[in-house]
Amino acid sequence: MKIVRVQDIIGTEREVSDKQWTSRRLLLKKDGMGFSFHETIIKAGSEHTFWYKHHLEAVYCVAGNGRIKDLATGEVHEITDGTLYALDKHDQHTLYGGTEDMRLICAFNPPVTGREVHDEDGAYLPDTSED
Ligand code: 9YT
Repeated sequence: MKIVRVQDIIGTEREVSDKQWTSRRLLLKKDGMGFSFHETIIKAGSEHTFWYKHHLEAVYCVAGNGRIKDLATGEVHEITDGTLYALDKHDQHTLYGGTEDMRLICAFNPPVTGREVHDEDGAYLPDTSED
C-alpha cells in the first residue's frame, strides 16, 4: 500500500505550475496503478486550451468554480464543487477559471509519466518509454 500526501508533493518534481495553474501528480505511471491521479488548481479568471489526443481524462471539481467549453460543439458547461467532466472522445476543450480558484481531481488513462510537455495543440505526446 502507498500513502501519498499532497503536502509532501508541493515543491517537488511532482508539482508543475505556471502563473495560471498548478498540478500535483499524486500518482504517475511509475506508481503502477494503470492510471495517473492529479490535483490541479486552475486560477480564478484564467483560460487554458487542452487537447489530450492520446489520453482519456476524468476531472472532478471539489472546490471553486469555472466553466468548460467543448471546442467541437461550442457548448459551455458550468463547473462547481461536485461536477465531473470526462473527456471520453479526447475532446479538445478550453477551461475557464471562475470567480475563485478551481480545485480539480483528475485521472488519466494511460497514466502520465511526468515527463510530458503540452505540444502546440495543448496535447501531451504519447508515452513511448518502457518504465
Ligand atoms: C485539469 C487538467 O486537465 N489537469 C490535467 C493534469 C495536468 N495537466 C498535469 O498534471 O499535467
